[in-house]
Amino acid sequence: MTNVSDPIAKTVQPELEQFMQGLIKRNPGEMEFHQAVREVAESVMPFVMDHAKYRDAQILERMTEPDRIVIFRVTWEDDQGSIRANRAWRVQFSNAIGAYKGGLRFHPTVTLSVLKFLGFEQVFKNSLTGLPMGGAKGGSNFNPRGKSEREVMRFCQSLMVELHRHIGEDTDVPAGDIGVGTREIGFMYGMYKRLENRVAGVLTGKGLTFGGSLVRMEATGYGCVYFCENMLNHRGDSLESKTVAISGSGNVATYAAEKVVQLGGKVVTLADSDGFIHDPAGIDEQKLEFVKELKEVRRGRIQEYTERFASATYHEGKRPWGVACDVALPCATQNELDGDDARTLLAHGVQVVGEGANMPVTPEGIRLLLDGKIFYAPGKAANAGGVAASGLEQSQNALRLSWSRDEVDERLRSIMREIHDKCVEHGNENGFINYQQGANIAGFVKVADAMLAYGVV
Ligand code: NDP
Ligand code: 2IT
Repeated sequence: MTNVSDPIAKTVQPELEQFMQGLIKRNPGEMEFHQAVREVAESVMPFVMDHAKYRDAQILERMTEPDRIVIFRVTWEDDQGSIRANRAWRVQFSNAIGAYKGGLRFHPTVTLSVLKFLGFEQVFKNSLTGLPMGGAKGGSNFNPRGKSEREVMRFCQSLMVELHRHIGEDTDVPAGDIGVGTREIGFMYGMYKRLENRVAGVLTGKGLTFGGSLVRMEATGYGCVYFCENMLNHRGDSLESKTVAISGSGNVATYAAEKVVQLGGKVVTLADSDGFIHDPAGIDEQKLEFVKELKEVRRGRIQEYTERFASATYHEGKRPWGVACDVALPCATQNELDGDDARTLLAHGVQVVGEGANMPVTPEGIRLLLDGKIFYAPGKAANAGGVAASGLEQSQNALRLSWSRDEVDERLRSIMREIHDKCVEHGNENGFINYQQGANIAGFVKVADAMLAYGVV
């Protein structure tokens, strides 16, 4: 296998730069999208150059152009009676291997560039799951922070008044992401049913009483930890007794922490966008229950943890990567772990970095981790458990039945193991497993072959 620092890869460098220049010209100012495409193109370009069928079909150019993008206004009324207008998008990136599938994000930092990067990565991630799912992403620049439940409900309802025209169980199936959890999916699904007068699996992450799947809520965090455990098992090690630093305190972070604790590891940090808490005594299951209640029910700040547990300290405005750990799990947002953070982690002897979030490690950070020859698991492999469980929710909805917790969890485990094994197969560089390379190639081949089969469309 090759990467850009290999001699073979040097011969494709001009092709890569020419491709990137074209992409940047066609998508000006979309920095996150450029970053996500470059990350894949660096892995895949040598492979494309080696295979005339992909090169001649302009497969990379076609894969980086979304099928379509819907942009719309969401008007709603706040609790003071003021009229608010937000912008929302649905980026339907590729349905080459299945109906569009991917989350909705509500956050003030949401832009078209962010959603295009997420939609692009989703195509490869969904391919890796082995399930028949295409890739999409959507969301809005709506800021849920400080909004009342009624305001969130009115926003979700108004968004669905437009979105319902563009989704369907065989067309496009949205789910949650940052700022969108079971509560928001409930509000959106309620409005969908009212508008369409039909009950169908058009959204995943639904509540358990109306079509949701057991383990969907836990699946991204659990899956990420299963993936890290698989990597460690591959060299005869495990998470038992490992010290783990986690960023974020939302859906992915809390369930990653829960699974680490179940597997015998010690979680020492959690965070939110204001700062992080460090608890050297370890965040055990009882402390995690407090965090879940704090974040999911009361929607408070992580700083409150230190008022309850005296063993912890709060670090305002800082990220947790300065804390010595064996395993780091960035589970908050994109570009939250940069080159300096990677150097600090490596200096402290980090062995595993598993991306629970999408694109949390910057390009420089990735290069340093790979040069350091540690286990680096890219998000499109490590956090694929969430969308995989969404795919299982779709299957249960189509069958009109519900599988048990053990059944879904067992399927999730086996999907994560299969993704791990595909990365090993495609990312073996003389004994060192480059999981980034493995994930990109394995995800690419399935989508590319489907596109070739369809001819010029
Ligand atoms: P949540 O909204 O549940 O939690 C997000 C967490 O990250 C919160 O603690 C939030 O802090 C923090 N955060 C958000 N934005 C920033 C920021 N700009 N800087 C610092 N911290 C931030 O989202 P999820 O847990 O669902 O998503 C987390 C990540 O995982 C995202 O990258 C998402 O794309 C990815 N992901 C999610 C999946 C899912 O199934 N939900 C599946 C696969 C990946 P605060 O409360 O202060 O906003
Ligand atoms: O980034 C992701 O994979 C998600 N937010 C989950 C998408 C899904 O459809 O479950």
